[in-house]
Amino acid sequence: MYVKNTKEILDKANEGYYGVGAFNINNLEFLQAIIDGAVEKSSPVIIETSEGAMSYAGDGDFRRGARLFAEMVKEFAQDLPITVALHLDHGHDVEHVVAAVQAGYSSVMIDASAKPFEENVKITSEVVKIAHAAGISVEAELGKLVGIEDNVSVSERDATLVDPNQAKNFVERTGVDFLAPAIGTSHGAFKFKGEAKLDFERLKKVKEFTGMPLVLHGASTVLPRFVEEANNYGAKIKGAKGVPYDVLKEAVKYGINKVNTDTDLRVAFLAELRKALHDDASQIDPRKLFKPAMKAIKEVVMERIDVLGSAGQC
Ligand code: TD3
Ligand code: ZN
Repeated sequence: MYVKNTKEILDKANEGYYGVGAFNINNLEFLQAIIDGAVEKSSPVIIETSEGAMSYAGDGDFRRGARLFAEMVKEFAQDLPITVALHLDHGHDVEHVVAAVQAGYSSVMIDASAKPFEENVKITSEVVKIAHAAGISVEAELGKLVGIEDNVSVSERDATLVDPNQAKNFVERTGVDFLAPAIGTSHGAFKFKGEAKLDFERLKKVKEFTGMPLVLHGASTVLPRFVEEANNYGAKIKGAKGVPYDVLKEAVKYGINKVNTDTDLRVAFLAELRKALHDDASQIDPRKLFKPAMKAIKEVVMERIDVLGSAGQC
């Protein structure tokens, strides 16, 4: 079932103290594999597309891309026994938000976290008006997505990570539905130089002060087995490190309900694709080569559903 509003999924997760995976797609193959995994686990799932994904799918026209994604996701979701939402990830301007709203997305993110606080409040409030008028929900971000280094001072942390008091003020003034607090993660395959550490004290305070569904960006685990496999078949990925499963579990325990994952799917897909290209060098049907790569995505999705505790919550 396609949910009109992502709030249906995340309010339930907030009440039930579990996390729901939000997985990025750029194409049909990733969508099918993610949905396959979620169905097998009877788990709700959030599909998300970045602005770049919308332009990519629309061959340069992000509005067309948004419509294509919405049609594709709705078509796949309609007869399924699980709830599926479609979300705009890191929307940076009103144009992309409106494109997603008009296409029929279930929620949007407005990311004005790089702007001064008052500007973030202003643009987020504007997006909340537009999205709520259409009956869909809004995610916003506070703080900067950067890894915590051991030698970083408290004042430096204060300057980059979320300020819990500001979070309360932000939520009250904007009417936003979900909040992504920066607590020490970053996007991509190289999140930590040393130990994977997140600022859980900050997270606990944000949860206590807002009570709302919270979002963890940059949450990929960067599974060593897929990094190694990719490297064995010609990739050159060195020093990759993500958020381990036990750290993710802790994040969920302290109030994270939406767990954004892109890098893990990319790495798994490409590792298996490299292997398939090597092992089946006479193959000229791309679909046959994509199959094992899609299976790897499905495997990643199912593992994460178990870690986040959303299995059976469809
Ligand atoms: O918003 N996203 C997905 C897009 C990031 C670019 O890969 C996330 O927060 C997930 O980040 P990641 O890199 O940990 O999968
Ligand atoms: Zn993100």
